[in-house]
Amino acid sequence: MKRLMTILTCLALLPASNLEAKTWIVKQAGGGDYTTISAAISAATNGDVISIFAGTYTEGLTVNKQLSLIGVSPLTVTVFNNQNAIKISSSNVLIKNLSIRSGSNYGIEISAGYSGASIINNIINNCSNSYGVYTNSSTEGIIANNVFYNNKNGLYTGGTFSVYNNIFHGQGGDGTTSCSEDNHAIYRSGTPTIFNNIFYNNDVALNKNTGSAYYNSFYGQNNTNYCDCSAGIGDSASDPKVTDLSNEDFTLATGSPAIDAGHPSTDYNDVDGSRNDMGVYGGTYSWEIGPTITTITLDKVSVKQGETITVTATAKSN
Ligand SMILES: [Ca+2]
Ligand SMILES: [Ca+2]
Repeated sequence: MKRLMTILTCLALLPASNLEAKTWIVKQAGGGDYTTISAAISAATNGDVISIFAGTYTEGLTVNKQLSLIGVSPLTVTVFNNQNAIKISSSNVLIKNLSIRSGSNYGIEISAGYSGASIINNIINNCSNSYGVYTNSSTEGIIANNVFYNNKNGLYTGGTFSVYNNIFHGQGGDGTTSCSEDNHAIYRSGTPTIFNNIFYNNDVALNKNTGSAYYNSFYGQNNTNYCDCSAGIGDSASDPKVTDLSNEDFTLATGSPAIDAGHPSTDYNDVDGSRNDMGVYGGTYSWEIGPTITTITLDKVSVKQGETITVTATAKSN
C-alpha cells in the first residue's frame, strides 16, 4: 500500500498537461483518427503527439501549437506542398521521421521568435527553388540527424541552432557554382553551432563566418567547402564513404574516416558508447531504420506478483 500511495502522490504532482497529452493517429488510407495531418493539428492541444503512417500527404502544415509530429519512417511518410510544407509558429515543436518537400518555397520554416524546435531524423529533399529548412531570427533549437539532398539550398540558420550529425548532399547542382549564388548546403546568419555533419557533392558546403563549425566532413563539393570561412578544428577532407547515398543507405562503410571522428565530448557519444560517428547514424539521435513492428501480443492480460508475462512481437523489414 505504501508503494501505491507513493505512485499516487507522484501523479498528483505532475502538471495537468502531461496527464492529458494525447496521441492522434493519422492514416491516409483510413482507420486512424484522421486521414490528413492538418485535421489532426486542428484537433490537438499543446503537448500532444501526432503519429503519421505511410503515405504522401500533399498539404501545407502550420504548426501553431506545442506538438510532436512523428512519422513511422522518413522512407515511407512524405509531406509535400508547393509552398511551405511545414511552417512552425510555436515554441517546443518536434518534427521527426518525415520526408519533406516543397515545390517552390521552404521544406520547413521556423517563424521568428520561437524556441525549442527539434528537427530530427527527417529527409528534406527537392526543395528545388529555395531552402530545405529556413530558421528566421530569434529562433533556437536543434537540427540533428537529418538528410538534406537535392535542394537548391539546404539550411539557412537565422537563429541560435545546434546543427549536428546531418548529411548534406547534392545541394545546388544547377550548373552554377559561385559563392555569391544560391548553391550552398548551409548559409550562416545568426550564431549556429555546426558539428559532426557530412557535406558531400554540394556546389558550396558552408557559406559565411558566424557562429562556429568544427568536426565536420567535407568531400567532393562542385566549387568549394568554405565560402567566406575556413576549416574548423577536427574537419576532415577525406571521402566519408557513406555506403550508398543514392539508394538511401546512409551507413558508413568499413574504413570510413568519419567513424569515431565527430566531436570527442562524451555528450555526443554514439548509442554503443563509442565516440561520435559523423552522419545520421552517429550520436543520440541515430537513425533507427530497422524492422517495423506490426503486431504485439501478450500471453495474459494480468499477472500476479512474481509471475511471468510473455510479450511476442512480429515485424516486417523496411
Ligand atoms: Ca548551383
Ligand atoms: Ca562511434
